[in-house]
Amino acid sequence: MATYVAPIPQVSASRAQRQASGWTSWITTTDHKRIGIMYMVTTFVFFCLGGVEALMMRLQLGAPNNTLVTPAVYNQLFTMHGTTMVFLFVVPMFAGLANYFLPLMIGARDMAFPRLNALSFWLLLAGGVVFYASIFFNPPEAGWTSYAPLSNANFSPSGGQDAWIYLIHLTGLSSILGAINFYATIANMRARGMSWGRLPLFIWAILTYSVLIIFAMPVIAAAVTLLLTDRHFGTHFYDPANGGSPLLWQNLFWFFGHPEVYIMVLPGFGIVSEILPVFARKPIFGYKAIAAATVAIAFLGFLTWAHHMFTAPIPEAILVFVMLSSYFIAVPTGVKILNWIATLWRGTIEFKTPLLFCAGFIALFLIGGISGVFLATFPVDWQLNETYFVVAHLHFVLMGGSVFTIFAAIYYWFPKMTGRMLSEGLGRLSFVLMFVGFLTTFLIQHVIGLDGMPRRIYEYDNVGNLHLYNLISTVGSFILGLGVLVTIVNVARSVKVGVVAGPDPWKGNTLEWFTPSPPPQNNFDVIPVVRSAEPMKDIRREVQRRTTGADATGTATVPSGATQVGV
Ligand code: HEM
Ligand SMILES: [Cu+2]
Repeated sequence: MATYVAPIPQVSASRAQRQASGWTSWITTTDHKRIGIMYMVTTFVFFCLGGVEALMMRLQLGAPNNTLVTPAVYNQLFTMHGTTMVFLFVVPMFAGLANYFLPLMIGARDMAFPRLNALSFWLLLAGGVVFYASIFFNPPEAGWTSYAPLSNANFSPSGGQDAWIYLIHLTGLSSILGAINFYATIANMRARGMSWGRLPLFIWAILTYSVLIIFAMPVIAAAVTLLLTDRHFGTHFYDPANGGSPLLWQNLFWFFGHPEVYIMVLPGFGIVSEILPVFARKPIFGYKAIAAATVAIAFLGFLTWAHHMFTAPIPEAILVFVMLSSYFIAVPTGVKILNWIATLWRGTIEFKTPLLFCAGFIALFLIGGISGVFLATFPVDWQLNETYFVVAHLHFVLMGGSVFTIFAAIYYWFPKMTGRMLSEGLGRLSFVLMFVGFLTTFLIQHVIGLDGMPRRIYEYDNVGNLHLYNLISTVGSFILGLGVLVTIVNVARSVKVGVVAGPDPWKGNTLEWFTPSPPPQNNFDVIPVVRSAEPMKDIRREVQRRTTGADATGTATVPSGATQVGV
């Protein structure tokens, strides 16, 4: 039993420094860590572009009958913004995090298919470049959902709509190849002793994310291919005048689109399930329930797509089924929220920035989930569909569910990736600005929606309190933007001058903390044998036992000179 502990590798730090440098070594790399970093940097740039588009829209909406942008430009802004956030930020950002941390957390030296992995990144970048090239001719205007007939050749003659289609093809292929790679890596390359029941919950989430991508992405790829042939080769798949059906697009889009929501939030759930136990200094409450709930959410997610189509001509019996199955998803989601709260309950809580972002996430996602139950009730949706209530809901879910967990991950894992800590002070400031800014921007939009303001509209008359409410929302969005900026400053600063982190600054539970920060090219000189779902706790306990001769609680630091300790 005492033989499983491996020495903390000493040589690796110097080997890390010997890694090839220079830009050619980056573009030719197949190292999952470098690919992960390229993913994260690229997607963060897209996040900033999407954010600028959002702020331009909020500026336009800050005053009634404003003329800052034209109606066409407003259409382009929300189309670019929604598309960018979904396809070029959230989904690939999780792929980037998984790229960097999946092999480390399961004790592997790289992904199963390193070259395919590099290809996934370059396809993503190509998709983003093709899409953004459209700003030089005419960006798409049909929204991120590209509904028929808005997206057909009559309404959207510009090449921008085609750029949107190519973006879906390229990023979709990137995601599918990435997902196959994640799946193969998890299935085959786990450290000795890491049974399915000891898989870190982030890895369970990435496994589920991958399966969702493999089932959902090909459907949207097919749907946009039909759109392409409709636009250019005279087919009529979505054209009712010639026997086609706009409903076909809606069904295909949302068969992908609803699972896509889980593709965008489940990895975040996984991140939270990793971070909470570390900062509450307690094991996760209900490991099996969380893993099972992850899989259940993914499965149920394929039954509910028509809740995005409640106003379409669909038989009421089906609407009832969709409504009930949508409610049902609240059960596994509630299980997770209860488990997270139970994990924090009576923990020795350290209020560090990663935990703050996780707590913010729980609060925001809960609100988004509750407004989701409202919208899943189809008579309510008939009233609220296409109003700002939906805009509020989707941002609580996506921004609360994805962005806050991504920021938690940045603060938690930055020390591992760079060897330096982010500033806590700036981290807290960033969190407070983002949280307050978020609530100021989006809480009021529920009211704006109930007052009847439609979404995707570039202007409004000053009736009731619409001006005031919209102004509040606009001010909030700039506070939020400022919060993001503070994190950018924090990252830029800490890369150079941050406090040196050491291998395991948080006393983490999972194997990425076993190796130096940043990890050497081969990740581990020796891969430890895993004995529980919290291998680092076992290793610390073992080190302590050998150093002091006493069995401790597992909270000791693994000295980086563990080799000399004779472990
Ligand atoms: C900086 C924070 C953000 C602000 C201020 C913001 C603002 C907006 C605005 C003003 C709209 C257009 C509403 C309309 O006219 O109907 C919009 C739409 C949208 N946003 Fe955001 N947003 C933010 C972040 C995000 C994030 C992080 C995501 C996704 C992860 C996201 C996803 C979307 C989607 C999918 C739409 C719908 C686009 C469409 O109607 O086609 N947004 N957002
Ligand atoms: Cu949905």
